[in-house]
Amino acid sequence: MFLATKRVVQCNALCVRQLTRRYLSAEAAGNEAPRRGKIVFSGIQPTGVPHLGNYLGALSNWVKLQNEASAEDQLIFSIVGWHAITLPQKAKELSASRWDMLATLLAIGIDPKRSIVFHQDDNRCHTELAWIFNCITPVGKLRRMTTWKARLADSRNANSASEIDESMLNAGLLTYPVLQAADILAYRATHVPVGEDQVQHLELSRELAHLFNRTFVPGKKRFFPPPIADITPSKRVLSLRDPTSKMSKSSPDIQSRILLTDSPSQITSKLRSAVTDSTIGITYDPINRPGIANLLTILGACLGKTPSELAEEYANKSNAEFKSLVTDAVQDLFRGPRTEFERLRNERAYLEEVAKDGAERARVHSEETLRQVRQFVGLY
Ligand code: AQP
Repeated sequence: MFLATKRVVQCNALCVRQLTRRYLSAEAAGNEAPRRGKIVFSGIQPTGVPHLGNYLGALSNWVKLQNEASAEDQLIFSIVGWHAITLPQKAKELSASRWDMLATLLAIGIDPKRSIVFHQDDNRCHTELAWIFNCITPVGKLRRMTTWKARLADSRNANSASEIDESMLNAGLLTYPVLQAADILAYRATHVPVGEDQVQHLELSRELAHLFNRTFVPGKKRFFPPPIADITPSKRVLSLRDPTSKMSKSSPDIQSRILLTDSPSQITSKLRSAVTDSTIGITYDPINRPGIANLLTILGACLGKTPSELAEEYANKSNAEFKSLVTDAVQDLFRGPRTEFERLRNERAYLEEVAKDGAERARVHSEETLRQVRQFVGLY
């Protein structure tokens, strides 16, 4: 299986190189080559096993976009290690997470023959473009990012006096949205499937695309297209323990999230203890009943129905009966990916081949972007 895959992967890399060169040389000649397909880019941090929020809010959409893509669409998915190190990581754990994340992406259905899948840190174009963008990004804009404000709020709540000072927070936490813009624009991506928490960062990417075009591109041509955020209906899956905040990898309470690798009994226990309320019956009311609304969103995403439809269908169920329906649906959803993940994580040679080929194919696109960017800026 490994050798057969390797041959297909190599053939694919060659085809991508030929097609990309043809497309890019038209642009280099000054013709704005007609962009026929979408360029889809997205990333995920290797900071642990993805949870149900990552899956329903982003990853399942990656697979959907891949499976519905036309022949002209390009799909590029990255494991963004440089983002992960904005917070302290243990080297061995980060390294293991990088490979586990790749196994996870393949296990949920990302096909390396159809999509480019690679480690961000295998392609230095991202950091080079990020530096150029850093030099045109107003610091005030970064300080207004809600993610930065949340870090500041966290540090104010910290006990240690040294952490209260903003100057003690690392610069990467302030500037990573610029790196994110570079991740996307290095491929001149047009569509970015993400959860709702990323909308503000996407807006920055759009602004930087416009700013770069206005500042550096002769005739102010649209060299960088402003990328569009592609948000799923389950754009914000909430914590099972605190349905006023999002489900998150970094929450200290492991009962608050369902992991893609959780066993059926772990899924049962987490959903059984999910915080709801004492109202009788099932209704969809995100303001007054956020816990039940969250479970309706989850079940809706599993079954392809809207939360309101399901609320009508299960109006007379008790909370316990309803939780048991959600449990069955989530167990079914993760059964296949979990088995495939367990198989793939032991196929290290195959994973390395996929990552190497993915990085090579990614570089074909981004190196051409950077070649032109250097010319626009005067770095040649
Ligand atoms: N709760 C969520 N609901 C919907 N979408 C979500 N995403 C994350 N949490 C939810 C989406 O998952 C994609 C990858 O996220 P990431 O790994 O880059 O990390 P993150 O956005 O910082 O969220 P995490 O996984 O919960 O980590 P922490 O704890 O660090 O915040 C993104 O498209 C994101 O929108």
